[in-house]
Amino acid sequence: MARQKMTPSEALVETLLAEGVREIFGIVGSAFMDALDLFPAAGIRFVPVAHEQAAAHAADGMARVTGRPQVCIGQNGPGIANFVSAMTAAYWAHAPVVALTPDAGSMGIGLGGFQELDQMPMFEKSTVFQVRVNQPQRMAELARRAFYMAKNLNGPTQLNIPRDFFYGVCEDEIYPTPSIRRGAGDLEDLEAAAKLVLEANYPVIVAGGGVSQAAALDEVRSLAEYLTAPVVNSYLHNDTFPASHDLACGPIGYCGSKAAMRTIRKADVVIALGTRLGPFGTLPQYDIDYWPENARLIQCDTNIEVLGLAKRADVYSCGDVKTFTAQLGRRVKALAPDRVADQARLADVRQEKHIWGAELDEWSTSNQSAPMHPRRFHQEWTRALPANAIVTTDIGNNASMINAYLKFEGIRQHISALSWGNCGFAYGAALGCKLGAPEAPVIAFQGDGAYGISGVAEVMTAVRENIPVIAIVACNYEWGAEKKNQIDFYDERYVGANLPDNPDYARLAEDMGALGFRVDHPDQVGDVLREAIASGRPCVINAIVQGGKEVLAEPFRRDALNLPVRYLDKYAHLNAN
Ligand SMILES: Cc1ncc(C[n+]2csc(CCOP(=O)(O)OP(=O)(O)O)c2C)c(N)n1
Ligand SMILES: [Mg+2]
Repeated sequence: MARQKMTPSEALVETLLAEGVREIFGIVGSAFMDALDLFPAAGIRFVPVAHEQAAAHAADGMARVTGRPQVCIGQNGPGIANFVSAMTAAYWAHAPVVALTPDAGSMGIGLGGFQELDQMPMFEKSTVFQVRVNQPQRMAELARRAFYMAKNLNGPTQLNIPRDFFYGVCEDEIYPTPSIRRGAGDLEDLEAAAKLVLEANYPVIVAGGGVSQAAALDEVRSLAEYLTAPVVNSYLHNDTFPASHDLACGPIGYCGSKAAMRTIRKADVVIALGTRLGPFGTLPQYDIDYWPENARLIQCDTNIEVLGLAKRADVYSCGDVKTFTAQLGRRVKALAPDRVADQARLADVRQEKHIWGAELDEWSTSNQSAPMHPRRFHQEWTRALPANAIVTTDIGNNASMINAYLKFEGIRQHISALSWGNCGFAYGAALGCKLGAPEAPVIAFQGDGAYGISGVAEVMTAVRENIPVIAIVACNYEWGAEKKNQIDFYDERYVGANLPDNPDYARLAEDMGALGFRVDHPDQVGDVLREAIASGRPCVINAIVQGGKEVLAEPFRRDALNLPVRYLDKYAHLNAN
């Protein structure tokens, strides 16, 4: 579009269109009425939610399944403050969310007026770029910048707009911003990586979230096959290598695959692709201290700030994971053209998977008492997932347990709260995933506690907006993950950990206009999930599962908790004995 006269609202909306934005999540507010009024005529669907946190989670979920920047907007002050937690989740997920944050009027800023709060500091640590529109004439230019940075720095950005700056006149041209190609990184690094890989006796690939984001599955598969290198998924990224592949070992990290952890422990060279190897993804689990400290490490990531962040590597490459992996594969083949599949290693992987599979099976089927054993439930519902399902996962004991069961063949299917670890992620994210991938069944998995934080209210959104996501609520009548800490460290003194009065979430869902299912026997689980998916409607599956100390998985942060020590007499009885 050539340079022309527009209002700032028009300039903003046209820029959104140029960036491919067709949905915007938020709650209506006077601060952006003038732009909002244009959305329908522009072909932009405004998706009103129940709480702004879900708007930012939805934009995040949609960005993660489409690979394109997505947008949330809200009322200045309290509306925008509700974005903070979700923006931080998106930040650690490297998800391009553009938060439009209308602000108090430019002539009132600083006077402590209605709904006034400096909106920049609260996003300072959870955005890759923030800017204030300081002149209405600059609306298109600065909006473009917010998109450019979100796409190319892989993270959330903030465009802060004093509410009076939607009005007035500006002159600009409208055009989409480029996505800058990173290439394979430096050629010397590539060469060094190829040499290191060929010296390895037991190379193992860690496929991180970057493999999914860069759509690098084919390249990783072909490198793995040529090297006969087992592949482990990084923590909470079960969608970065096809689970059915002979070399797939499953995820490392909390409640993950013992086969993966036992396999990476054997590595003498680790090829880390698109992962920062964060501490929570490499901590010992199941008493397996699996990170191979003595292995040599190659780390490739498009985000320079994650290189060397948590682990010292021997070769770093700042490049596009897809191109790097393709080039590395080519180089390895050129240097060692006659390599054949290593049958012994294939057998080794098969054996590890067999042992772990049998152990997990036993955990999942040995206890048949009612209510359902959570592991049995997880085995059943994950088995019933269609191949193209997208699962958003929350934080909690059950949400972690499922890490061992969730298997995917393709990318952008496992959308999790990751290292922000906020309860209340899954449902909002699922709303965005469903709009981003309407043909895929989208399941939001969470515990009953987390569901109360956000899910319950957002069922209203799903019904009103006809977004057929399926919530699975693992209802154990407790904040299980935290209860587990009170079991292991505080002698089963439960403070704030029980949820004895949960309503029947299935009936509640029906009252809200969704379909509700109550499941308490493992034999029903698969059929109910299939029925929910076939209904094409928003559904809530309230799954009554066993809780308490017999079934809860190991605590996540055993590393960070101590047994209680009390000096004051009045608390002496609370000492650990
Ligand atoms: C917003 C937020 N509040 C609190 C916590 C601490 N926390 C971590 S797990 C958890 C319990 C989750 O309970 P529930 O959703 O019922 O799942 P369960 O552990 O019972 O499977 C809590 C409270 C958190 N991670 N995020
Ligand atoms: Mg619970």
